[in-house]
Amino acid sequence: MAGYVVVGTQWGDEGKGKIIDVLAHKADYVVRFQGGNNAGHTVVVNGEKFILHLLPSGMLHGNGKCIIGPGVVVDPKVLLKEIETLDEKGAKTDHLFISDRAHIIMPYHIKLDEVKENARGNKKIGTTKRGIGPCYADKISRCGIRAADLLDINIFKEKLKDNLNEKNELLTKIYNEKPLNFDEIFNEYTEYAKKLKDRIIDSVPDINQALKEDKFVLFEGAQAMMLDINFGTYPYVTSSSPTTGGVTTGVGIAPNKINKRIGVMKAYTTRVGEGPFVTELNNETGEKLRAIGGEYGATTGRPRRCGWLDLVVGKYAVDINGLTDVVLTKIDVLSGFEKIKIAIAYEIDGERYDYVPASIEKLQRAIPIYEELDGWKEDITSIKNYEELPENCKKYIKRIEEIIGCSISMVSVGPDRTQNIFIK
Ligand code: 2SA
Ligand code: GDP
Ligand code: MG
Repeated sequence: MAGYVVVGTQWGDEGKGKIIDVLAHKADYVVRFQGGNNAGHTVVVNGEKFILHLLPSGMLHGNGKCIIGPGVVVDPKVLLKEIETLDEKGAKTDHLFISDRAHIIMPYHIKLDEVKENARGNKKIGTTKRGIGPCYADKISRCGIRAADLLDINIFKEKLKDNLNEKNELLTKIYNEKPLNFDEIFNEYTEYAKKLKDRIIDSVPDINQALKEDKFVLFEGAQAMMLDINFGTYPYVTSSSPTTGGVTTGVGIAPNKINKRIGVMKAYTTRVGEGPFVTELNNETGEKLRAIGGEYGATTGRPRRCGWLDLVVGKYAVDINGLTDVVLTKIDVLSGFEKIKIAIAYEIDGERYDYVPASIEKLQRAIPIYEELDGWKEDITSIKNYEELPENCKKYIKRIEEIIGCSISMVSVGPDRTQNIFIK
């Protein structure tokens, strides 16, 4: 079995939560390796919808251990609320643990995320305002507060003092905001520490030992490749590495331990937040995709921008992540579209591009070069066998495989755990 990773291949919201839930019933471990509660991962079980932000999407199976890994940024308030919600529903939560190396999101991170976004005006990134960027910035600046620090009140006090002095300077002098109060934050976070202390562990030896014993460890990506800090549409990205490379640094395991690298690809494209989006449809077709696909942010409720499938991005995702498999989701949403388009290349300033350029200014000028396929009308949401899919739907799947050079091993035809077609 060993290590499997599930990552997003586009701009997020491909349905990773659902796919992780499907795979998690056999998992010994489900581990988040980056991001924080900016994520919104939806799992539908027997018609009941759960949106998980920090909790790994394997939580609802209650079998394996669920770990919030070293590369994640943790807002303890949100985490405790999520645990409480599952407790109230009678779901198991004692299999959840947090790495002592994970960084803690503090109130000043959330405030700074908000004021920095507001100050950017029309250059805003469109963040989720959950404090993700400022928390990762502190981590890289080597002044962050980690989960381990919450376990020692004196260390926590000192680190909070140093940080708050600096952040209050910034908030008051640069952004004309009120300073944040030390005692309030200190008291609030010491309460969180009491509630979380038994869940804070050193996950590194635990996960490495599990991999040596050939246990099934599932690594859960949040956001997606085009939001990667290195390979996405910088600066319109998140502040972590949601690609398979992020697993090694975000968990503390070696690359040879990741045997299967599964990319989740939505049958069309969405993006929430600002930044270039070559196949975006600012028309009725885009609105139709949003309405049928229910494309609204699972964390913020923001309407997602919609467009056709972009396989320049698809090919890039296969390369960057070394994908062994692709899971194609939400293909049911395309039923009833007479024609379906796939972008196979871009034209930028009269030149053909088969790869995503680094320059977002170039990407903003890119015109998609499309291939057009015939659609299908049938409702496919209860189909379980590949052979039963309409011919044009199968042609669409095959054409995607040909263009990206990676096999599609599963097709998702609805939000429920059971709405899947496995392809041999
Ligand atoms: P941040 O908050 O600093 O990570 O924002 C930076 C960019 O990353 C995008 N981002 C996301 N994109 C898609 N889905 C995400 N999760 C939620 C969802 C989003 C929501 O599941 O729908 O509810 O709005 C997510 N998280 C971060 C973000 O839009 C910025 O473009
Ligand atoms: P994630 O962030 O990648 O986990 O995706 P989100 O949960 O943010 O968004 C995916 C949305 O599509 C959720 O509302 C899911 O319940 C839903 N979904 C997932 N797979 C399918 C599918 O195959 N078909 C349809 N119609 N909806 C799906
Ligand atoms: Mg999401």
